[in-house]
Amino acid sequence: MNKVFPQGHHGKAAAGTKAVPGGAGDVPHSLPSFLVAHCGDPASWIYSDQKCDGTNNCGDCSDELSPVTVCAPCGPGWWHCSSTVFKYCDCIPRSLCRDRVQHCSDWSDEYACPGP
Ligand SMILES: [Ca+2]
Repeated sequence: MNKVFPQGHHGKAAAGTKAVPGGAGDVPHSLPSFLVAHCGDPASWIYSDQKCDGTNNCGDCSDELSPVTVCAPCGPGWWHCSSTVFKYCDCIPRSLCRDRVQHCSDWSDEYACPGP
């Protein structure tokens, strides 16, 4: 089950994601189309359940952010900010709040977020 590794603007591999390097644009035709979602880069794809799961699967956050993907606001376990962490996009887990490490570009995870 090889997946195209999304080539995001960051230009580096995101370790620990489910994506692995593969050929460009080879969405597996063996999969039903409803199981597959495209990233902002049409050459990259993810599984549909990776959309709006808070994790940057596409590499450019197009699976989490408009205009490519429309997601509901961050859920109760998440804090909304512009994340500085490659793994996350618009929401970070509240468990990262108040841990003395910056995860939001505006530091709101350390100063505004009430905590986990
Ligand atoms: Ca995702």
